[in-house]
Amino acid sequence: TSAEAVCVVTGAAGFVGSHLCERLLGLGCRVMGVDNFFSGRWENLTPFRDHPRFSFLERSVTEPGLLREIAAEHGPLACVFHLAAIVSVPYSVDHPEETWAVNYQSTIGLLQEAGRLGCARFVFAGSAAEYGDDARLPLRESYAGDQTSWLSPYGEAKYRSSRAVAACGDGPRGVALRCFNIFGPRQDPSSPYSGVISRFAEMAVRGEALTIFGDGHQSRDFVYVSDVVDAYCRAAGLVASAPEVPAGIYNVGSGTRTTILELARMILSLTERGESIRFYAERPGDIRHSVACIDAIQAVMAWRPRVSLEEGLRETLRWM
Ligand code: UD2
Repeated sequence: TSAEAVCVVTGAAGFVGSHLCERLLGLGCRVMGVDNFFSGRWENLTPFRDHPRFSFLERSVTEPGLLREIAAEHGPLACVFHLAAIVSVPYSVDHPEETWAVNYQSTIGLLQEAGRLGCARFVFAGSAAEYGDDARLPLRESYAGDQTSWLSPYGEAKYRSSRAVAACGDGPRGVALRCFNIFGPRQDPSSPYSGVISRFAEMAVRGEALTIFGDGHQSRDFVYVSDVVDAYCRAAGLVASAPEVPAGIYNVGSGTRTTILELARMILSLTERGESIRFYAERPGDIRHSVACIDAIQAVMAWRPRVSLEEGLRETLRWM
C-alpha cells in the first residue's frame, strides 16, 4: 500500500523530520510534509522539495481538520508520523500553555482524526525528557511517570502524549519512540540550547574554543539521526524484513554513555585541533547522566544502532 497511501510527516522541515521524509521517499512512499516553520527551516526541505511524490502544507498541528484535509485531497493515509513540537525545553518553561497545546493537545487531536480516517499507524516523537532526572540507569521504558513533579512542561507533554499514543484502543496502532540525544547533519547549532554536538562541531570548524557547561563529566546517550529514522520506519511497518511492531513505547538510543568532556576531545581530535576547551558554570536544570536501555526496541523491532559516534561525528563535521 505504500505506493498509493500517503505518509504524513509533521515537523517535516525540522532536523529529524526532513531526514525522515527523505528516507520515506527513498522507500517509494508518497509523503505529505507539514510544518509551520516555528523552528523548522525551508533549507531542510531543499534536497527533496521537488520530488514527484512529495507534497507540503505550511500549517500548525494545532489547527483542527488537518488530516481530513490531506485525506480529502490525497486519499487514504498509511501512517502519521507526528514530530512537530516546541523543541526547546527552556522555551517550554516560559510558555507552558503554548507547549501543552502544541506538544500534547495536537497529539490527541491528530490521533482522533487519524482514527476517524481509518489510518492504521501512528508514530510519535517521544523524548528522553519523559524520564525527568531519574538516577536509575540505564533508563527503562517503565520508569517514566513515577515522579510527581516534572522537570519541564516539555517533558510532561511528551510523556502524556507517548502514553496516549501507545494506548490507542481502536484507533491507529500507536508507537512512541523515546529518543535520546539525536545528532547529525541539519541540526541547528545557532542557539545556546542547540544540541551539544551541533554546537561543538560549529565551534571546532570555526576554530573557536569548545564551551563546556559544568565539569564535563556529565554524560549523555548520543544516537545518530539515520538510526533514528530507521526506527521510525520499522515502527511504521515499512521495513519489509522487520517484524510487526505492537503498540507501545520504545527507547531509541545508542545504549552507551559518553561524557561531554570525551565528546569535546573526540571532536577536537577529528578536526585536528589542540585541547581548546573553556569551562563555564553548569547549566541550571541540567541532568547529570542519561543512558537508554534499548532491549525493548532490539527485541521488538530488530533495531540496533549502526552508526558509531565517531562515524556520525565525521558526517556531521563534513556537513558543517
Ligand atoms: C536533551 C534535549 C532536550 C531534552 C533533554 C531531556 C537536545 C538538543 N536536547 O537535552 O530537548 O529532551 O535532553 O533530558 O537533544 N553542553 C555543554 N556545552 C554546550 C552545550 C551543551 O557543555 O555548548 C552540555 C549541557 O550542559 C548538557 C550536555 O552538554 O550537560 C547535553 O546538552 P544538550 O543541550 O545537547 O542536550 P540535553 O541532554 O541537555
